[in-house]
Amino acid sequence: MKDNSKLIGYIFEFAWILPSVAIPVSVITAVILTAFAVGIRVPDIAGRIEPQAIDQTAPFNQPGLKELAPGKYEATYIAQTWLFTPTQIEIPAGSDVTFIVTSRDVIHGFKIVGTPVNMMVVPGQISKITAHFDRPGEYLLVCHEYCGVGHHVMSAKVIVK
Ligand SMILES: [Cu+2]
Repeated sequence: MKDNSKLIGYIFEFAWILPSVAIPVSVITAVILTAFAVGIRVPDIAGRIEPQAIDQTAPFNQPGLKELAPGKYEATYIAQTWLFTPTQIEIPAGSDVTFIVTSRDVIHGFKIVGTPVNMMVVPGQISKITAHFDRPGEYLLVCHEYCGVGHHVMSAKVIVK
């Protein structure tokens, strides 16, 4: 009888080596694809601001919705414990909206449920993200960074008509 134990050993060894190489390679490939081919970006810092001077600094001295061109909007928000200003905006379906957000006090979150809009709002920084709204409806804007006892009531609405 031939002794196959050495061959079986190699097969088992290979069965472990293969996934330990394939898993990291596929994760790195997925990260590279999403960053460069699909264009998914983590929202970065769009600027800095003095938190005490928000009310005197444009565009935060006039928070709200501005129409830049037909179907192109800019929405300026101030996040503070425990509300967003403005509390509601209305846009027509098919619009592109750039959200420009800063915080007056502590770190907040800025997430519009059912859309890719998901940012952190850090005092002293300006966060910016653009999203396209095709589907009419009421979108809930929530804070998703715990910011104190009223965190769970910190929300606003984006209405797409
Ligand atoms: Cu919060």
